[in-house]
Amino acid sequence: MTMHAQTAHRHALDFADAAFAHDVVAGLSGKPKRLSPKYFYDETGSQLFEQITQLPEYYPTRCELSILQRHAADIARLIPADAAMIEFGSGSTRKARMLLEAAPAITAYVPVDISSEMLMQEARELKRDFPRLAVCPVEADFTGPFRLPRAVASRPRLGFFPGSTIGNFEPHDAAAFLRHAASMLGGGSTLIIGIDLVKDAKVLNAAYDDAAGVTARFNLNLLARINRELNASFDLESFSHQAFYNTERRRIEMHLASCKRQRVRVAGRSFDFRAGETIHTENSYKYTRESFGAMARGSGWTPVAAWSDLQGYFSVQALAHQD
Ligand code: AVJ
Repeated sequence: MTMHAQTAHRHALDFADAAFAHDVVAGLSGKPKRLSPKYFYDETGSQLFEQITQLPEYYPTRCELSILQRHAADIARLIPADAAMIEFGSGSTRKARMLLEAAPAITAYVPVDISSEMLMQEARELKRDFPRLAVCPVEADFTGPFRLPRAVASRPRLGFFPGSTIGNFEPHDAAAFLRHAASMLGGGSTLIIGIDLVKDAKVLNAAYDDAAGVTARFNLNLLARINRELNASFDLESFSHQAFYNTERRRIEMHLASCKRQRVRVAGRSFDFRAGETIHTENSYKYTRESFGAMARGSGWTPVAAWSDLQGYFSVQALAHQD
């Protein structure tokens, strides 16, 4: 492609597309090749993830919901009167609703998400269902700094980060996120966070490589999205889903493995694959109470309470931040 054609093509893309194209080209140029899991969630990907949460093998969502159900009143006891709950990367408000129902002390709710459509839709429904609650959505990337709405200024703050989303961060970035949350929420705040626990590798492997093949479709959808949005030529039949627990690093790794030697075109460039070469698409870190507690303490937080499901698969933790 000439410089000219490339420039013209660039102009046709909007900002988000350009960032996506840049990240994909950079990731596929790396050794090993990798792609960010944040790109899984286009419309199809979000639907597939919803299906994953209902699979018999995928325990995290069920476990976290059961913990919130059973211990909502215990969590509510930690929440000061007239508090503002700030949710990092809200998506669906299903889990927030469980806290809101149990804790009338929460009088303001601030969901922070980059996808404004879902954010605004959910905010409207929450206002309808909790008429006395101030709902103040913020459209932002929750991993960076964002401006908190005025309603929050005078209220004590409660952060909410469920779903073990923190498991997608490299340990260094997870610690950085906790420090960021501490500085956003300020002294005296509490953070309620969901983390997935280290457990039998068989249970972990099954959760990320389900018998119905939904996780495989979720993983492969990333290539379909790249084909569609970045004019790429991935043959989905010649890549296969891999997921396994890496015991030393305490993480599930997901990869897409090339079944043969091949060349793929993406956004005007070519990428060569060896037979068996993989694209690393996701890490999902698992913690013990101790390993998470140590990280939290090193990042400005003190663990004050932790709740688990009966099998001990998942943990919801309350952390406190002093000035
Ligand atoms: C949304 C990051 C919590 O790591 O379990 C599920 C994503 N990937 N199955 C997880 C996911 C494959 C999920 N998180």
